[in-house]
Amino acid sequence: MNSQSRSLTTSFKDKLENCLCPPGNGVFTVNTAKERKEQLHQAIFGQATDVDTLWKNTLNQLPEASNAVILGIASDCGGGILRGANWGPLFLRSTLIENYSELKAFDMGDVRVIPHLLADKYLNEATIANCRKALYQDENSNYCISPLSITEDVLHDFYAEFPEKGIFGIGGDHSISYPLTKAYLQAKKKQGKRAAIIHFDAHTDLLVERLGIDLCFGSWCTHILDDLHEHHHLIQVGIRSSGKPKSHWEDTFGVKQHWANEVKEQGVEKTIENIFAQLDGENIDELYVSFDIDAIDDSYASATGTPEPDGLMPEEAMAILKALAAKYPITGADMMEIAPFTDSSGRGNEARDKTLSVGAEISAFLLEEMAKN
Ligand SMILES: [Mn+2]
Repeated sequence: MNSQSRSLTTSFKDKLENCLCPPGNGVFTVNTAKERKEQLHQAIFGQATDVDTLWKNTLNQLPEASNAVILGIASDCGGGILRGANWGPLFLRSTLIENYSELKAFDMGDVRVIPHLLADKYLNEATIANCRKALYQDENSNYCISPLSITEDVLHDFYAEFPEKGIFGIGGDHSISYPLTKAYLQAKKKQGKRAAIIHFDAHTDLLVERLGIDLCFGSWCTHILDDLHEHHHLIQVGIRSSGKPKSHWEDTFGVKQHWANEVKEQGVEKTIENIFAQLDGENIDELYVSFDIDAIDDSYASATGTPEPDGLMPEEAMAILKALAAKYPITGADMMEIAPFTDSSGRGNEARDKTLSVGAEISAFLLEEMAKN
């Protein structure tokens, strides 16, 4: 590597400074959760003042930093049953820092989120100009303004600049995995690599659209299929809440599924064997893991928009991840749908903390694996 490539290009640095903000600040507030934000900033920067400047300075370390790079996307505009996953990035980071202080990951910050927007393609010109004025003080700016669009645009540049690095996205609702995986898959194709996606979820997320909207938490998977080398390189684990049987999804979309009841009936070892059988002979170089926390049984993961019973136990999910990581490099991942204020179990803070600690355990493992690359 020559010395030139060790600093960020000016245009990329400008984009990061404009389109992102310090870790934990993705939910735009004046006073709400101020203490929580300050706590996180204290832990990351050693102080809670001048955070904007400190964060911008840390961005200069990105080229030399860990290959596991955290990006928070505090948007739940693509959700729609019970919202609140916009608080995932702030809360999950705090739990990660508390429980896994030795973690070697670089935190790039949060996407700046206008909570009423999803993707720029849904907007008219006047709205785009007005929001550009609000975010960038320039209505003629070229930067995107909606969370999904900003994420895709920033990551496109990120992978062009740092093909060896991987993004760990913290959501947010699951629509965010659309730009995360899209940018990732397109980058891998350019690098001549074949990547598969292992998607943990109670739901298939394979709608074509929902109420006329094609990019949302229930439909993001459908729209990344063509960026895979083969549709069966999307392997879904933990499915149990579906209006249609497994055969419908596999036959219609060409994906592979391992429903939660199959994992229970056959055991984790057999499930792992079956997943390996699906990956063998496909010349897969790398894996991306997209994790919807509702893949986990609601006794452990109730602080989420659509908690579901009869799901994977945390140790079952961990066993599958460990087996995969032992055989394939994990070069991209995300943790989605943790909604700290949205616990419907009636167990309050205890349930929230349990969800966060399971989410942090899985996230820490994935980040550690990504840092090895
Ligand atoms: Mn999902």
